[in-house]
Amino acid sequence: MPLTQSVEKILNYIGGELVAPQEGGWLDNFEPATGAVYSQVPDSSAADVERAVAAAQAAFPGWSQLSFEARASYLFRIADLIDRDMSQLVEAESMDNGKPLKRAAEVDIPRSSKNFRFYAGAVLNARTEAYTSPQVLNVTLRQPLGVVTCISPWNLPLYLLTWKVAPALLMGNCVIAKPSEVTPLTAYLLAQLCREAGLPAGVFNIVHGSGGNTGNAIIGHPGIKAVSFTGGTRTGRHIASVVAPQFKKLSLELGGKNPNLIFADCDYDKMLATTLRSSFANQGQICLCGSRIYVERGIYGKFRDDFVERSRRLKVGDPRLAETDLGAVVSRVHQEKILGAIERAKAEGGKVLCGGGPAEVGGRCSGGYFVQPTVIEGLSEQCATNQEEIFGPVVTLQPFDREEEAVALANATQYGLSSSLWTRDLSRAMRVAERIEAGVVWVNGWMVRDLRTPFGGVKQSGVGREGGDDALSFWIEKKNVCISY
Ligand code: TXE
Repeated sequence: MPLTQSVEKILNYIGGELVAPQEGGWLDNFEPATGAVYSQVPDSSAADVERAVAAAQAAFPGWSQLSFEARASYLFRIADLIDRDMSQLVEAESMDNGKPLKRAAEVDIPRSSKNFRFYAGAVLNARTEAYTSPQVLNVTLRQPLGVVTCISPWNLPLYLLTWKVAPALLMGNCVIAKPSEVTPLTAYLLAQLCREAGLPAGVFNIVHGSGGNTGNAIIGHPGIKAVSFTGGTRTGRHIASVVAPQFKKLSLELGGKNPNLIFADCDYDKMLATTLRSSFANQGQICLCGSRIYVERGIYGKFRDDFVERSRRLKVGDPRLAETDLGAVVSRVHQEKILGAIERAKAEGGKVLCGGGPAEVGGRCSGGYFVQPTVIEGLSEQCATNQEEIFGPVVTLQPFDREEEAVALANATQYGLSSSLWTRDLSRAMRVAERIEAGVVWVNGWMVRDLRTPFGGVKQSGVGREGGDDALSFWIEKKNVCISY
């Protein structure tokens, strides 16, 4: 039976059980491709959060005293179960988020099991530091924090949830996760896989609900020792204002307005194909998408014509269809935000070269939330369109003449998450990469990911780093023990 018919009420996962919200708050859960309500999700209250924290606190002693090998064995098992149920999870993610099935199959769900395997493998080789001097031994203990929370967004639901939860669990913590209320389904399916894997009750809890209700109850709870958040900058600022005075550890992966710098000496065909992906993948709903495209003037006209022609050929359609390149954006509210940003760009003097409005997709998707891939030129770098995150299939083009100018344009926003840079001149690549204000710089590529690398942003794109040792170190406290003998 298609998933749309089989899930009516999504449940919380607390103390190893799948449970309804205690005070009966429910939110409608929409299918973006059709605009129809297909299930309901808990809008959990402080009482639900309290119950989850108590379950996690009860589980913490046993879980934190297990060996890395024992904890890793649970996560390897969960990864195997994700792979076993791949097609169901792919269908669920596509239905819940609106992304094409093929993208969920190629990226989201495989990366979710990889997240568990990568970190499980990493901790098996985890090291600590020790220093010796005459009659003195210094050794660093890496101790778990206790009960922690992982708060994740709707753009890559299972991918970003597991990216946070895996290292937190492996380092011995017990987790209260709050997925986005807009895309709760794969988290609900993951809860069922954790039960099947025999994960001890209370080690991992999922409390669904809105940010203002459930989210605030979580971040304000004194029993929560650390917060890892991915989402919008505005929400991140609020969370920081609540969490910092409680002296909890905090990791913030926020928004981006990423530049894509294209020099005339680049590998043109590879750049063009990759720039289409970095502009419109996941309907432009990836914090790493390159939404500001700056092109050296000598190839600007050719690039603009080729890029617009290729953008026009992208198929916006039913996420279930193999030929679909762009599915639905995640919600009606978000669709209206994106369309409003396009109208604002026109008012700011932008020239729409292709797209520029909603996409009409007939049949079962006639009520869905679709936006045409949109390319705009003729704007200044200080206008709102080039300063504010749109988080949809909308990019702007602008020529530049000199390297200095390209770097200044790249750095001309309050964000600093990632950047792409296209040139065959590696001296220039390193000069520019050193000066771009970002946490990640891709040279001659995009979304080339090695999970061992530090991942995160600067300025209003966040605080802290995820990935590799950075993630493992975030989820522990280091204690130096100095032994004189
Ligand atoms: O994010 P929110 P949304 C950007 C993008 C998007 C904007 C808002 O520009 O338009 O953020 O998107 C939870 N206490 N990105 O609405 O509000 C919320 O329930 C605790 C970039 O999704 O930040 C959800 O689980 N939690 C981003 C999560 O925070 C709270 C990806 C994200 O919600 C909360 C997605 C609160 N007070 C959007 N308020 C990226 N960097 O990839 C909300 N939440």
